Amino acid sequence: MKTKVAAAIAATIVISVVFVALMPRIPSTLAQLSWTDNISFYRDVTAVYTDIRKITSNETISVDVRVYLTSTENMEFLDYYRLSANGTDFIIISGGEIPLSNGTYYGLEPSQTLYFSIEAKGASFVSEHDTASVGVRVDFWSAAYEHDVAITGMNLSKSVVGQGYPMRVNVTVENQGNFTETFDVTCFANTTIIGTQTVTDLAIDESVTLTFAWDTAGIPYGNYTINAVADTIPEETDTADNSHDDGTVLVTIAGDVNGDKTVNTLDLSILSQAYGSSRGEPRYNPAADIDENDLVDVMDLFILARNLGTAVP
Ligand SMILES: [Ca+2]
Ligand SMILES: [Ca+2]
Ligand SMILES: [Ca+2]
Repeated sequence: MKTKVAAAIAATIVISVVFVALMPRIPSTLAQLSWTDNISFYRDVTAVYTDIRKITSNETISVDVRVYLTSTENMEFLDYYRLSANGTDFIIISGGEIPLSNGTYYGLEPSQTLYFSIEAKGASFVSEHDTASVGVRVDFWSAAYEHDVAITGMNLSKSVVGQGYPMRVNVTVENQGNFTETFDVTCFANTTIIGTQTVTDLAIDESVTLTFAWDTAGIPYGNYTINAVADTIPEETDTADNSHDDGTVLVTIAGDVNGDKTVNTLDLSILSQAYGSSRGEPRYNPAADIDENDLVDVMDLFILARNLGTAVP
């Protein structure tokens, strides 16, 4: 498993053959593998270890492998350190500097095995049997896999809302990628945040509808564009569908059912036509359901009557 090229080297390497079974659909996260190489060395002697790690792909399509150095513990003892896979250098550290040349190995084919090797050399001031500990993280990334969440629909409970009363915004989000996702969705009225909700563990191809309640108490009269934004997932490239606008809402005096910024008998007439109806019924008018309890009833009439004859200044 381990081949020593240099003689008289005492080396302890955490040796394990790593077999990574890349499933056709990665269930929850990017496939990831970490290990630590503990290297003992003599000064000014180079050691090369080969085949200490193997990564075999049983994916049906090619997979990219990305390698990162994640720890540099005791690196001051090393003159240089090199991690290679099938002859491709991923990480080289030399001269006491730590320039991380994180690398990508493109296109690990099905059934192909990637062999990692380490070449290390002790610094001149090193004590014999000193040990360097190097952490390596390997990520597998296939072009066929992507993170992609999208806002696929929005629905406003009304387009005219009386100041001081609530309205609801339904936002439908879909996981269009290949990974289970957890992310935040924020709903805005212009640039004011209506609310933020976290979608947890949304499965592949699944949708969920979130309901945001907008309390318009203290919101100035005027038109507001309602939009929603789903946070961009790390590595997500299709970000255009992560935000969605859905029309405008007029915040007006409570009782101004038709949105002409005055409360008068015209509003009273419109409310009367919807009086007694509940949401879903043909006569139901969401603007007339001023208090947003899904009924047009005496409470809404009371609110309108209280403001009858007033206008937006
Ligand atoms: Ca997206
Ligand atoms: Ca009106
Ligand atoms: Ca009502």
